[in-house]
Order: sequence, then C-alpha cells, then structure tokens
Amino acid sequence: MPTLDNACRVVVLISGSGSNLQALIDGQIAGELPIRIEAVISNQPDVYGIERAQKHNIPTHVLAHKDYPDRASFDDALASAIDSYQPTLVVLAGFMRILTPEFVRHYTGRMLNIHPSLLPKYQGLHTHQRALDNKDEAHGVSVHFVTEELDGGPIIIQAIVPILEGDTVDTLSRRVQAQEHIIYPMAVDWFAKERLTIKEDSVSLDNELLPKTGHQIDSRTT
Ligand code: NHR
Ligand code: GAR
Repeated sequence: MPTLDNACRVVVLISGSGSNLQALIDGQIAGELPIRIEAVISNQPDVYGIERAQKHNIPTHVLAHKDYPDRASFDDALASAIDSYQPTLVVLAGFMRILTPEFVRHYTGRMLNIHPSLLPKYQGLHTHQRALDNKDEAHGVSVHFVTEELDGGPIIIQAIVPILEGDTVDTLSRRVQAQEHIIYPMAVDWFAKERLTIKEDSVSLDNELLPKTGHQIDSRTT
C-alpha cells in the first residue's frame, strides 16, 4: 500500500469485527488518509478485525485481558505494546475495555474513540437498545477524544440517523455503522492534518471552536 514518509503513525485498538478499522485501512490504501497504521491490537483473540489487519500485512497483537490479574497490569502491558510503535495517534475502534485514568492520561490529546450514540446521551453500553426503548426519533454516533470520564471527552464529530418504524437493534445499528465508516475517517484525517485542537472541553477545527456536539452531519437531510 502507498506510504507517505510524513504519514501520521496510528495504532488501532479493537475487540471485534473491525469494520471501522477497515474503513481506515481503505482510506490509507486509497491515498485519501495521510496515515500509516503501524499496528492493530485486540484484547479478544480470534476476532475478524485481526484477520483484516493481517490481510494488509499490518502487525497484530492479541493481549487477552483475562491473562492479567487486574486492569492496571493489563493497561501497563497494553501501553508497552502501543508505545513500541511510537504512534502519534491511538484509535479505539470498537474497543470494549474501560481504560484506567493512568493509561488515558498517558495518551491525552492523542487518543480517539467512536461511540454509537449522540453523546452526551447514552454513555456506556447497549446504546441502540436504550434509544429504541426510549422511543427516540433520532440516534447516531460520535467521535471524541478519550478522557478519564467514560465516553465524556470533547466531541469532534457526530452523525445523526433516523429511527424508523419497526427498527430493531440490528437494523438501527447497521444504519449507524454506515455513518461510522464516514465520520471516523473524517476525524482521523483532521487529526492527521493537525487541524484539531482541544480547548477546555470543546474542540476547534482550523481554529474555529466547534459546538459541544462537534461538527454535525445529519443523514436525514443529506
Ligand atoms: N476508557 C476511558 N477511560 N474513557 C473512555 O471514554 C473510554 C474508555 C474505554 C473504552 C469505549 C466505550 C464506548 O465507546 C471506551 C471509551 C467499553 C465499556 C465497558 O463497559 C464502556 C464504554 C466503552 C467501552 N466495558 C466493560 C468493562 O468492564 C466490558 C464490556 C465487554 O467486554 O463487553 O471494561 O462505548
Ligand atoms: C461499532 O459500532 C462501535 O460504534 C461500537 O462497536 C462497534 C464496533 O464495530 N463501539 C462500542 O460499542 C464501544 N463500546 P467494528 O468492530 O466493526 O468497528
């Protein structure tokens, strides 16, 4: 795949199928993203995301959290693995382990997460089910900088999707994922081009302060 000498060095953390990882790989290969994915690390063995990386000759590691006595020792091992690649950016792409404050502080301002809700709504897990249970008319997905507060860091971009009559977790999460694969590469592109800065608990893009929701894309109208 084409590599740029000045490409942003990225390590991606996954726990599952890695479709967001694939969107980043595709952007890198197409020459649309000025990044080089240096490694993919999973806390779950035998996930499809690891295969996706191997298909593109990206180094992979499995660090099974179950092999460690506590969160701190898992996070220490994870940080050592990540730092051996000297990344500029760490991307959580469907990564399902809560990270300790010490770990998060080490990557302040250089770690992103994608969360399947319109934050600050529905922090934590089971977001699609919760949006359906509450009979929301809209749902969505957010990309944010990771801070010690779970799913609470400054938001870069959100995509809004409609909730339709008869939606299930399956149909709704598919609609959300299609937007994930658009907005995560956009946020990573902005980061790699050094267009993002954190200002208190908001984000600036090209020195323009974004709203608390981040840049918003409304898939209902576009
Ligand atoms: N860590 C910190 N400190 N801050 C964030 O914002 C984080 C984070 C770690 C992961 C992703 C997050 C999401 O997008 C993320 C953001 C896992 C859980 C969880 O409860 C919650 C939020 C997120 C990821 N994990 C369980 C745990 O005990 C395990 C669940 C499982 O294995 O299925 O770690 O939603
Ligand atoms: C994505 O939908 C992402 O929003 C969600 O997991 C999926 C991972 O898909 N993330 C979380 O729920 C984080 N707690 P992928 O492995 O195909 O990219």
